[in-house]
Amino acid sequence: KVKKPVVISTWNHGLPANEETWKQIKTGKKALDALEAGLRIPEADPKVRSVGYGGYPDREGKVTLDACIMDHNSNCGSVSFLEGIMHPISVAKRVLENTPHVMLSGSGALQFALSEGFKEENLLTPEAEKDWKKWLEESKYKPVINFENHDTISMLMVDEDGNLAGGCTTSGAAWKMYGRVGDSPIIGAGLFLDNEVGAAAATGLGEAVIRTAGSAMVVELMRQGKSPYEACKEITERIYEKHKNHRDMEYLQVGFIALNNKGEHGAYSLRSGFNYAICDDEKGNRMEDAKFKMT
Ligand code: SD4
Repeated sequence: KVKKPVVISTWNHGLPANEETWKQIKTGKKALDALEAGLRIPEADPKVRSVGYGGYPDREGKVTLDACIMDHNSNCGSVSFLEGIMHPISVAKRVLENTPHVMLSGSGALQFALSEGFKEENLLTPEAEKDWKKWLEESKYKPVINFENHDTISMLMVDEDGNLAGGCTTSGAAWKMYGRVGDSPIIGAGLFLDNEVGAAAATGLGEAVIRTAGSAMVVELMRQGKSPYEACKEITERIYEKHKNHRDMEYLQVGFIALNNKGEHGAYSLRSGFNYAICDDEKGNRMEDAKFKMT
């Protein structure tokens, strides 16, 4: 029998995020508050180039952010194409809590964030700006596989009672077109959960995850009796089949993490190099390498 709670997050930056979430759970915070607190850590870290502050901009030099959050009652909140706010996960949570909607985008999301008291600030760090200017010299869009081992952060958790929560936050694909939205703010693509079954989240090339309704499908396979690992593997293989002759294949990487309401978890990625952070009472907070289809 697996001991709950369990928190899992994508990539190396999942470790400090898990640590914060764990601390909050242990001091009695509600699941969604704990999850938000954990995801705010990489968002505020300028060294993490794929999330929040310090994230790489689009090809016009603008840092645009995507995030979403979902609770055990299937309430969700999401922001996409948001500029100038360091903590999109917190804005997504306010969408869940304080609006009749699921998703706010662009200038509307910014207007809402400001009305909720968030501060507008410049998220483009000098380091990210320097790399963008360098990219401009050739201006070739070719996403880097396992980008510096951190990409999107997606976090899933199950509390002691077996209730699930999940969230994602990212600055999206570096050098994307202005206005591009990835999978991470889309419920069913970058994140999905059904409290009767489990939760799943994605990382990697968002376009491929959207085309295949990735996270929703992983949850559906768990409903049919697959383990989290088996479900992640089957959907990753489906994505491969759909993309093996696609122009995206050359730089395609996708990875999934999944957690069921019993606390069992798993992960799988198309290419090697994906890992995830797991935190539970039994073994503490640690990294595990995901199995993969190809190198
Ligand atoms: C996205 N899954 O926006 C996210 C993260 C990323 O290359 O940067 N992918 O597609």
